[in-house]
Amino acid sequence: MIIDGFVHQLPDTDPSETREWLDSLDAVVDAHGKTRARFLMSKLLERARELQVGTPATVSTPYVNTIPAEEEPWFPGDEDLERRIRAYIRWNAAVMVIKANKHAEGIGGHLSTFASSAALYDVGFNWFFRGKEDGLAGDAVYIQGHAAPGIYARAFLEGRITERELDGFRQEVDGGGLASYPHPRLMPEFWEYPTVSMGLGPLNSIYHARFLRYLHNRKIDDTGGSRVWCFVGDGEVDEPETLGALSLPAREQLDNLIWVVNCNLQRLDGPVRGNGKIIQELEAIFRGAGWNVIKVIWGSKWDELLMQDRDQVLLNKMNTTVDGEFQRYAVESGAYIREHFFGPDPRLRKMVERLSDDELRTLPRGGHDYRKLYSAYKAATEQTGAPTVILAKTIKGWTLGPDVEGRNATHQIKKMTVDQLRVLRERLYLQDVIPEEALADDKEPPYINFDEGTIERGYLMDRRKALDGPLPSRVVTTKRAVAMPDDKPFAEVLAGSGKQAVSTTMAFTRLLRNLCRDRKLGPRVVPIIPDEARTFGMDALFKEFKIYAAQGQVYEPVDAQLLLSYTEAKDGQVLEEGITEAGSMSTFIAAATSYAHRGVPMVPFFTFYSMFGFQRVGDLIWSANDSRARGFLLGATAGRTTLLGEGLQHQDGHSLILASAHPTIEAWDPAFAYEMATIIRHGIREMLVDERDVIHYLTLYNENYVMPPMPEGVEEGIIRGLYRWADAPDGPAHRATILFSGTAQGAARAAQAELAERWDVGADLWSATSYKRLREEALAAERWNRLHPTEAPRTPLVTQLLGAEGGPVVAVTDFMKAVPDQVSRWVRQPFVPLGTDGFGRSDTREKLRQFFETDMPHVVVATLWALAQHGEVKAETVAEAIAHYGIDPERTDPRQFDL
Ligand SMILES: Cc1ncc(C[n+]2csc(CCOP(=O)(O)OP(=O)(O)O)c2C)c(N)n1
Ligand SMILES: [Mg+2]
Repeated sequence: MIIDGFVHQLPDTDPSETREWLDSLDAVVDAHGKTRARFLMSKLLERARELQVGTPATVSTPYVNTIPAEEEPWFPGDEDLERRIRAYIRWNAAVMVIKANKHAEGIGGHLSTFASSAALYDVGFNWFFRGKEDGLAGDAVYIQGHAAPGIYARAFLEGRITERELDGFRQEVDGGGLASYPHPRLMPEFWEYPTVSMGLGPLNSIYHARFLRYLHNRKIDDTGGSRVWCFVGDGEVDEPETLGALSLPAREQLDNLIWVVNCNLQRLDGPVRGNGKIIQELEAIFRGAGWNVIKVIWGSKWDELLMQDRDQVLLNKMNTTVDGEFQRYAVESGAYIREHFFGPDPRLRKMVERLSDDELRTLPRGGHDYRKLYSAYKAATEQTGAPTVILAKTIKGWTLGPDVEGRNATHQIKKMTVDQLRVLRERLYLQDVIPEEALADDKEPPYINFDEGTIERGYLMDRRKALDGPLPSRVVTTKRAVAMPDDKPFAEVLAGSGKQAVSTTMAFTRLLRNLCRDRKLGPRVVPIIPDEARTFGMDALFKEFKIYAAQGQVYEPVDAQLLLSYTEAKDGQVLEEGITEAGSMSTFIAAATSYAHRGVPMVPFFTFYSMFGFQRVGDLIWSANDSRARGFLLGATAGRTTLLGEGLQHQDGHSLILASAHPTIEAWDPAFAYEMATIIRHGIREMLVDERDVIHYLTLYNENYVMPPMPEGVEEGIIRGLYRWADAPDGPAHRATILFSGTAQGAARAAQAELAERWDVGADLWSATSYKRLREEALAAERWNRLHPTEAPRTPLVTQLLGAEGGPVVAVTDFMKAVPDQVSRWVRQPFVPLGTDGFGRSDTREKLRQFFETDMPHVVVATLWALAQHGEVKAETVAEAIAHYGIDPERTDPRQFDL
């Protein structure tokens, strides 16, 4: 038992008064029982809340609607007309899935997610979701991915999608089809927010709502009229991402955020909480986190029953019936419900004696009761100071008939027989528009639409017009453009570090500071850091640009007297997210798509601990690509050997490989500050001027060395991914080529000197800033050649650049060998990659580079060995070098482990 022990620790200033209250309670329990006592206690708590006494919040309430019937507002619309429109939407949503599966066997699609949530969406579309036509950007609506057919079906009635497009559901390749789920990358004028990787939409919606406040508080955009709505599946709440950030919107009082959880009690395989109650569980979680919770469990007909429930037996039955049973009631007859739900208690049985079996079977759930939903949405939009969640109880597959509704397999059903379609038609009262002869085995079920001039069409269109136009709709109109920054922010970094040894991370921090100071771009820069600013030397930004804090800073920081104190402000620019890469990535997405959802381009720089980027939040990065995000990801403390000491779970030698899988990410591995600055300037230009929906990912290292000034004429080479950094020295008899990237520049440069001095080899040095880019260019050339066999072949850039003259190629990196190997096929000479495959270790940089065989001696040996392959040097010379550097040829391969 949980004991409120605090009360025993406080002095009782009037023990006899306390005694009287307790005695009264005892008397009520004695005389009228516990039920009555509970009722009185609830009343007392309610009054205490009204008087703002400040009682501790309870986390759960009985299993009934939060809004009592008498407090429901007047409904301003025409419910019958809306039901009729919804019937059309329901029908077309089902038909498009059924037809797609007839035409393309196994193409998939979902009927029952939308069927359960049609009213949840409709009440929003008809009365709440604001479109964009007033120029203020409207609301952001995150739609459950599997409900997509219903959203297409509405757009069809609105004339935004054609019948042919509906027929092309899930058949995108030839063009003119519709994407399976919300994908802005594939339908950039329609879908706004990708949600189908479950859990990410809810998380994104939180940070989206928060980012709207950030824009507002920083006076960049007036977002006061916009809300973020997020539809969530009740199964989806099991994803840690869904509920993982609930406290933030409560803490920051985001009353612009409304979630609707579609509690159909089912997920893909079966019940969400067969042995429990998902709505009660969620209520406790959300209330505990500080959200406003509105439960919509029962339809209006239940109100009459509850009013008769003097002994609270109905309430007790509601409270104690588990979801598995409720799901059973959804598929059973009225007689079964009478017997099992109402039957065991004579008082309950009596309560429903005047209701027929059919009436019992169709006693609706709250999520299918339009007025209850309207009340809940209205209350949610009127809530101030906290986000709202609406927990709506529904039946999965609702209206699709007894073979589909509430069945465990319902999620997967995508076909319906003619008989089943007939049942659906009857359930939706559509006999007048779908004649019997239209439903036959050899016929395609028809789509239905309202004629021009009908009341229904007028109503449908008028509602959206009154709410500023259709949704979803992704229109990119730049309201407030932003110009390229001056040269000045870059100049300092391009000039090199003089005699000072610095890291690319330090140089980046300098550049970021300069960009924040830029007259034009400055305010639009969004620095995002998950509690690593000090690791990267970014704490310098705290004082100058301040940390965003919704409430400002209500305390004096411990370091207030220091130059670089921890300064929070309501209009702070830095988003210091705490230890949440997933949250930071969601902020990144909100900022990186602001050009689209607000028409206000922002330039986010999310700097993370390299290891906790792609591998930690890879799916969010994938969805950022889908969202058509524009921004920078910076993997600081990059490399498997550069980050000394930290070991296996910190040293990252593979993010560049993970990044290589992302089609719209440019992945860079700069060695010098000027390369980094050149890439960032190029990236900003792509985002702001060329309007490319691209993410640039750069590695940043923490090893200090003198950063050379940018040589003449290398800018183009940096951006194409490879350029000659230093010519081979004159004199030596043999030629070789060494490619380096990132901090491997050190070993490469040392090897160049050593090879010339001791081994009679002159090596060219090239900096490979992006193997991904080189590979993609080469693949494009190769493809062109494959498809144009009779024309003069194109030569991939990397082949052209490295030519045939420079001798064998050794490529050294602080990442896995697979990174340079991305281009090895297109290099004419022997190609030897040196990299850091395997798990990291804690040790010094020197030791680690010896261990992974990427230090100077190994570059030398690899170069000599590659020359020996061509007979240019003798095998004995290679052996001599191995001995000279004290390398043990029998040492264990760093990739080998005793498994
Ligand atoms: C991350 C992720 N894991 C698994 C899936 C596959 N999946 C699609 S729908 C679904 C069940 C959804 O249940 P629920 O959230 O309750 O939504 P409902 O359809 O019941 O409204 C699953 C497991 C997915 N889309 N995303
Ligand atoms: Mg569900």
